[in-house]
Amino acid sequence: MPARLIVVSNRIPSEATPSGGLVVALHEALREKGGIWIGAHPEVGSEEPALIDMGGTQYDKLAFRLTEEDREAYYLGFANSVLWPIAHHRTDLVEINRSFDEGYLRVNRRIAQQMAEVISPEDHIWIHDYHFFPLAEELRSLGVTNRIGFFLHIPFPNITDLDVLPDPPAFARWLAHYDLVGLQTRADVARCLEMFRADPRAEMLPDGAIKFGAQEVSVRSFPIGISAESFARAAQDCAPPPAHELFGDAYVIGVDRLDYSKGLPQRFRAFERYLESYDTGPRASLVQIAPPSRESVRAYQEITADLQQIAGQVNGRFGEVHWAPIRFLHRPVPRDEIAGLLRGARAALVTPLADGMNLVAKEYVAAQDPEDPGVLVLSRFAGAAEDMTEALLVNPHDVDETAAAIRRALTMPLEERQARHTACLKVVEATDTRIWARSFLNRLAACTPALRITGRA
Ligand code: GDG
Repeated sequence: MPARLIVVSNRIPSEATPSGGLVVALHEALREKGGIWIGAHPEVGSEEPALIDMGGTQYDKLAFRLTEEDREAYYLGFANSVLWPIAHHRTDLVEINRSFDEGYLRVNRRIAQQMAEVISPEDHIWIHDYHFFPLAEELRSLGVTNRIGFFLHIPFPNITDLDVLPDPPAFARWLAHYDLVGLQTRADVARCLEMFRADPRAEMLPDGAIKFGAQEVSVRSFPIGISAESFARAAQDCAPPPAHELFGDAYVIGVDRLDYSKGLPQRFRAFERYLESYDTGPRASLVQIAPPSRESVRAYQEITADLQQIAGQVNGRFGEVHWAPIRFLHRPVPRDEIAGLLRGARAALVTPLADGMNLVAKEYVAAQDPEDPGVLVLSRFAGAAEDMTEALLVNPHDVDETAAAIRRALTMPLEERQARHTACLKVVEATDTRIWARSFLNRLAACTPALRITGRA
C-alpha cells in the first residue's frame, strides 16, 4: 500500500476548499497522497475517548476534543504562555505553572494513543508546531516506528532561554524522537544544532544529523512561503480605489495578528517619528490591521490597551478634521480585501521583534504591480529577512531607523523600487508553499528509519 500522509496541526480547516497558503499546501498534499488531517475540535467539550470524524471528502479529518481544563493548560498555558514567549525572546512573560506542563503532556499522550489506533505502518506522519513537541516521543513509546517529521513555524529558541522550561533536558529528547525536524531558517538550524552540541547525550553526525540514544534525527531549514500566484491574482482583483480617494494621500500598511512579538507599539512610535521629523515629506497614513488573538492570555490584553492608547495619542497630536494618521482596525478583515489593500499601499511595515518567517512580507511582495511596486520595510528579526535582503531591513527597536526607512520607501525612485521588488519576488517564488511542502515530504521519505528500539531513549 502506498504511504498515506498523516498531518497533525492544532487547527484543521473547517471548509471543504480551504484558503490561506499553508492550509492550501497541506490540503493539496493530502489530496494527492490520501490520508488524515488531525487537529483540535473547534468546540471545547467533555473528553471523548476517540478522534471525532469531521467528514472530509478526499481525505479524512479527525478532531480531538479538549476539555476546558485541557485548553487552559495545553493551549493557553504551556503552548502560549511558556513555549511561545520562550521562542520569541520574552522569557519575562513566561508563566510557570505545574498544571500547564502536566496538561501539555497529558494532551500529547492522549493524542498519541488516539493516533496509534488509526495509523498504518507505512504512513508518513507530519506534525506541525510547538503544540506538539513531545508527540513523537509519545508515539514511539507506543511502538510506532513510522517516519515522523516535525515542522516548527516559530523561531527556534535561544539555547539560554530553553533553561526557563520547567524540565529543560526534555526538550532535546522530544526533538530527537523525530526523523526530520524542519525549521524556517538557517539561523534556526544553527541554534538547534548548538543545543544538541551542548548536550552530552547527543552525538553530532555529518550533514545536520544527530544521534541521540537509539534515535537519529536530521535538522534542516525549509523556509515557508505563500501561494504567490493565487495571492497576486486576489490582489489584482480586489485592488482598492486609488489611495487619495480613500485617505486623502498615500498609505503604508501593517497586517499582523495582534501579538507582542509583532513590534506594533514600536511601529506606531516609528510612524509618529516619521510624522514629526518629515513634515516636508509625502503625507501618509498608516493602516494597521490587527485582528485579536489569544485574548484570554494576560500579555495579549495588555498589548491591545497599549496600542489603542498610542494610536489615540498620535491621532490626537497629528490628526486633522478630515484626516487621521493611524487607522487601527482591531478586527479580522476578509482575505481578498487584505490582498487588495496590500497592493494599494506604497510601503508595508513588517517589523516584528521576532518571527519564524512572516508571511505578510511575502504577501505584500506578491501583491505589488511590478511596473510600479511599493517598498517592503522589513525587520531583521523576521525569518523572511534571511533571504529577502533587498527589502529595506531595519532594527524594529530603533524608532529613528524605522522612521527613516518609511521616508526612504515613500520617496524611492521607480527604478530602485523595481529592482528591489524583482529581487524580493524571486525569493517569494522560490519558496512557494507547494515547493515547501514537497521538499519537506521528499526529505522525510528519504529518511531511513533507524532500526528502532521502541520505548523511551
Ligand atoms: C506563524 C509564525 C510564520 C492577518 N490578519 C488577517 C489575516 N492575516 C493573515 C496574514 C498572513 C497570516 O494571517 C499571518 O501569518 P504570519 O506569518 O504573519 O504570522 P503568524 O500567524 O504568527 O504565523 C510565522 C507562520 O506561522 C507560517 O509558518 O510565518 O512566523 O509566527 O497570511 O495575511 N487574514 C485574514 N484576515 C485578517 O484580518 N483573512
